[in-house]
Amino acid sequence: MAKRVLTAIGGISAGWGTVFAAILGLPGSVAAAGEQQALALPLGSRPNIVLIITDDQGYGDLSCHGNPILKTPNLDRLHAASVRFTDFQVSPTCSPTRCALMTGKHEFRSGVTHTILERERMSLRAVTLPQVLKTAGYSTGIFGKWHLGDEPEYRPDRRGFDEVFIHGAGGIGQTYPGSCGDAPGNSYFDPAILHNGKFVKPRGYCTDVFFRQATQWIEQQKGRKPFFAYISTNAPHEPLIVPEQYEQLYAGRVPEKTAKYWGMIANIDENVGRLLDQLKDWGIDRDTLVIFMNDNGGTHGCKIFNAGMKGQKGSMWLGGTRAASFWCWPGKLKPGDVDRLAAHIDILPTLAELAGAQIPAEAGPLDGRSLVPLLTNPSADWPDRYLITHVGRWPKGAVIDDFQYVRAAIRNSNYSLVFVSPQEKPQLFDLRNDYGQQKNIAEEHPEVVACLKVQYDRWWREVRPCLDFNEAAQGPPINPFKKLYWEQFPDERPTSEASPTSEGTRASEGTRASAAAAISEGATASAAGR
Ligand SMILES: [Ca+2]
Repeated sequence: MAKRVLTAIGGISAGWGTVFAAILGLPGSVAAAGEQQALALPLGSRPNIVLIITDDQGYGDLSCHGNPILKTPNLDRLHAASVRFTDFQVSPTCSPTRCALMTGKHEFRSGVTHTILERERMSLRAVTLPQVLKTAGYSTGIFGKWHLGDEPEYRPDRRGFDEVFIHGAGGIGQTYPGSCGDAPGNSYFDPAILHNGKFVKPRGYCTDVFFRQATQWIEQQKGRKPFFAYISTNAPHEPLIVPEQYEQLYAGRVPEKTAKYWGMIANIDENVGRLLDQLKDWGIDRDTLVIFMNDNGGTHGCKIFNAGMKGQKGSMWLGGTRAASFWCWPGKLKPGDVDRLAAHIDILPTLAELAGAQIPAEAGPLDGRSLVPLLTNPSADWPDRYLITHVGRWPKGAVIDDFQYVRAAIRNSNYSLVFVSPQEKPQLFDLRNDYGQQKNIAEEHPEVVACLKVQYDRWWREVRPCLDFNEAAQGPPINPFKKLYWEQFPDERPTSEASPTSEGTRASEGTRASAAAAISEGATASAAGR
């Protein structure tokens, strides 16, 4: 019951500052403390869990969501067999969503306000989803993208994952000044992957590699312990690199970038289908909960189809934050739509409840709440709530409070209040009749504007102290993934990068970082005001 009290708090929790100051426990102590406190299982058994999250695929990049050109037959099959949350919200970019998913809280509470600049690092005080599941006896594995800190203490092997098979930074081959960077010169084909502390060089295309490794790991776990496989693809994030045959599915029918991007999704779809078939072949499909979601709004498909929404990745409009959310557990969950307001922050409390895991006190109050009532009954009692979106990404060294009303939004089931900039009045939208956020009704409903703004301001005061965690952090002179790679493969170290403090290297990295940042977030430049 204690857990339900914590998770019933909703999008805004009270007194976080006090609780945070009181946190003394270390994540490493969580498992030991929790092992004695396993709870009853609401659905009668403890599922294996496979959580698939794609990178920069939008809500509209699925044929089951109405895309008129893209075909995703395997994801459609999963959709048809799942409970689907149709108003499911994530954060506008990569690290923020992953942090919220891992902690059950708005990402700002863990200091994550960007995707680079050390501001992608999830506070070391955070209690993570795999740590919670481990208290209920789960094996935990991550396959793909982490993007919550590349330094050793921030990496997933110290954050609750037993099996770690990841690239660095926000994508394969990315590099930024400071800590955030992948193995040097890394590629989507035959990538260098950090596997439990050592680089390996598996053959094949990145998405195939991640699914293949996850499948092998699942095979080792099945029948021994319940497992949590977190499959986090770097695709279809830029750069748009995909085996030719997938691009050919769409080449000539849509712009070249969209053909590559949808080709990357077609490849993901094929991998999802293979994994679903494998679970069935092994006879564990009815013991396994498969969840599929995307991490933020779309990019290269939005101009063709965006499910009627405004905005895309990097935006506080709903097109930046609405995501797919499929929950498939054959024999346990009855397929169908759930239209109640749900979010990534709900995943931790939901999986904890399904696994019978006690959420440790060190986690503090969560923003999320368990979706179990809705998974079993789409019309279950579900009190309304407030959810906050803030794009973050203010420039390094900025006065943070100047950004309180920059690219942010607060919503409940009926209304969304959007802050574009401090110079503009906030805009109000009636989401029941205008999910596309076309008609600003702020003038007609000042009382609703005032109410939502009070809640938003309260949230800002609450999270404001947490925003300093990473703000002034100085990253190491050389990316930890590069350092580790060159330690393992000294012959591959270029002479120009021989000195970690080489100014030439740093300048060059800075330039590449700016260019890469422009590319990786460029699709959102107009929405993001950059
Ligand atoms: Ca992303």
